[in-house]
Amino acid sequence: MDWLSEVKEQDGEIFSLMKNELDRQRSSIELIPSENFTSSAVMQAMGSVLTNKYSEGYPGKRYYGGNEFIDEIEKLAISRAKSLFKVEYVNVQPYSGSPANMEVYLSLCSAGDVVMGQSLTSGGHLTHGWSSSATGKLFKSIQYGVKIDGYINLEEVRELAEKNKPKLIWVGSTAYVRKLPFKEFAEIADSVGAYLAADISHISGLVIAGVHDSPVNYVDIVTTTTHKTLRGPRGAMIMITKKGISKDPELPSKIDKSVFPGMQGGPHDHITAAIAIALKQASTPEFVSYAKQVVANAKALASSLMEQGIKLVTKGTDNHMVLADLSDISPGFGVFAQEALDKAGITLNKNTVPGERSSPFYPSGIRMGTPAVTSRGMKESEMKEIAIYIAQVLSSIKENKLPESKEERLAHIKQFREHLNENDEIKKIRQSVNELTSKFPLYSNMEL
Ligand code: DSN
Repeated sequence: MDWLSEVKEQDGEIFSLMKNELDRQRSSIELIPSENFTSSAVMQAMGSVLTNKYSEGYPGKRYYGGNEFIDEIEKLAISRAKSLFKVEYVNVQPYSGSPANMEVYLSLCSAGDVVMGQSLTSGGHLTHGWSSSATGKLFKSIQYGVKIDGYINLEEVRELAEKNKPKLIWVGSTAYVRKLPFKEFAEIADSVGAYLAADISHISGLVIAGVHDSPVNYVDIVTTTTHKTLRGPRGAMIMITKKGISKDPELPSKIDKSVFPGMQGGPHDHITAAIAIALKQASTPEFVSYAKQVVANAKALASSLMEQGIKLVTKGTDNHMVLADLSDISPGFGVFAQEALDKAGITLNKNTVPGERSSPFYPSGIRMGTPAVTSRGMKESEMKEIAIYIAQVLSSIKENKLPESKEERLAHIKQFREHLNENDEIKKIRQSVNELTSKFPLYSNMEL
């Protein structure tokens, strides 16, 4: 059967938008570090009859009948996660990373408790207590940051923890390019009696493959999404370590209760099956090679960008991600960079940088990652080529400056977008991007 044949027959509008999205993914260089190309097996599970079932509760303790096969699927996902991550307990039901993190708070904290996390503008996540997230509104959130050199400011973490005595500390980031110092965080958390949770959403695939240290010996709780370096479906897991269980033997039941019925209703059984499949794939030597290549590619991208004169936060990377600081071109330049690179077929996102001279809405940096391009089979030589394209695009728009006033900014960006359509350099690079991506077929099994 042709891929999407039923969608095509029944809903031409959605079909053509989905086809356009497939074409976009095929013909662009995907550098958003939280994205990946999952396998067709994972997608088959997601588009299956499992989406029809209700199964509130847990294996052997469901509210509805007919769950004998769903129970086995969920048990398989749990046992695979336990053995891959070497943890004592796993809940595979969180709908995604943000609910998973909220479920951790609800298990450990009451409204108004003090919590600590890395600030969004220093590379942390919204759900680690940022002011606009429910986690920053419900709890008294203390935020730590990075030093001007881009590394986590452990001195600040220690001082803030001693002064504020948080109940829960988060270690984990969405825009941090160096190894996360789990051991140092554990010393701080232990010294103030805080729970320590690692959010390894970005790096869980690297952790499994042994190319990033595991937090499991140091923290009480680990959360991860399943669709980033792990390359599974959009979903998440909450795990408890031996340390967490010995601190509080009730933690597993607290987490279970806060996932369901605390935060969620019926689990997404089609996603649970897809998570189980992704975990099986992640247990293979091929996946280990993939994760090693992700890091090798990120290092190659980093050094090639620096050769092109692009300044990088921390001057390199230890993981799958690279953060370029474009403040020297002009503060807020990340906005122009993202738009222009998108036009050239290179997808990434604007990002704040340490000591940001502009604002989170108009940041000065760009964040790039290699999980998706590595899934396509690209290696170091392609990273070099991509770095050259990025530098050429940036050079072709370097005269643009963000106006001071907000009204002028919107008008300027609109005008900038229009000018991009006439930028011959970008047109030329878009051609080269098309040629490069055509050498790395994506989802060639999907006929339309
Ligand atoms: N949106 C994810 C990222 O891009 O890092 C985090 O939730």
